[in-house]
Amino acid sequence: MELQAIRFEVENGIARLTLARPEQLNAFTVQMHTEVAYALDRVENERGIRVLLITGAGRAFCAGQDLGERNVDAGPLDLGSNIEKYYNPLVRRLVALPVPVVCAVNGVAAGAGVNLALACDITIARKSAKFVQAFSAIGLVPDAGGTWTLPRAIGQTRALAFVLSGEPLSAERAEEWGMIWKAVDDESFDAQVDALVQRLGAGPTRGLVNAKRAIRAASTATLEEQLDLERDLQRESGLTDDYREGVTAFKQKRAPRFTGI
Ligand code: LHQ
Repeated sequence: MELQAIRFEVENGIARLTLARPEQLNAFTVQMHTEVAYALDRVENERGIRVLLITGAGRAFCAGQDLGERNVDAGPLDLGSNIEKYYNPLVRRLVALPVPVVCAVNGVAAGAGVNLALACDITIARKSAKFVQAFSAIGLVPDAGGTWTLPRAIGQTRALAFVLSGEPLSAERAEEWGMIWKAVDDESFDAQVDALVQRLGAGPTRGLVNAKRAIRAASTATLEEQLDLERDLQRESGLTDDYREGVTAFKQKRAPRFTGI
């Protein structure tokens, strides 16, 4: 597929997906959704891919839905069908992806762009980046899973005020509130993101993915269900080559060489 709205590169087990419509602050069009879906197909199907990095080109991460695509003068629009077709599958696929997903928020994230970042496993932002739940400014509700992730991450009080006020949230405050993992200095951002994806890309992929599955399951599970799930996932993880390699390397006092198998 010839890519126009994103860039997608795979190297040494690391897949890098860059939203690439910088003039529109990487806002989502149908074309971008189609290309992202193609990239996710590859991540799901290429066995050598062991981590996915999502970031944005230029000064922004993602401004959410491209409002230029919405002709509000042409009669009523069914936004629900757009969400059903594009945003909901995107979020479902990201959380279920069989590799860890890192989101590098390189600049402003707005609307669905914020909630896309929150659907990733590890979200790291430049200190100069900010988050805007822009929906309230145009009469909409947060989508792309935002109403589910936000209260869980930052609590109902902050989620309500963040969404209803539309006030921008700094990356540092987002870290303080537990909405993202880390806000890092702009100068060291690229190096820190790179170190993280290199580490995850060389990690015990199946164990990491099982850990992600367990943690993601916890918010809707009972302790009993979670204990059962941990047992099952540990059983599966214990059968991987990487578990054997991890224990062997520990005993031999050397760095492990994981293969993701
Ligand atoms: C854009 C956009 C944009 C097009 C900036 N589209 N061009 C899902 C499904 C169905 C329907 C509806 O919604 C959804 C989910 C959603 O995501 S709804 C929310 C959509 N997003 C927004 O409402 C955010 C709109 N943008 C902004 O509030 C600001 O641009 C932010 C806060 C992101 C950045 O502000 P600034 O840094 O001051 O930049 P700017 O406003 O000057 O924008 C720069 C350019 O980017 C500008 O174009 P221009 O040709 O004038 O340079 C904007 O028009 C364009 N742009 N967001 N979403």
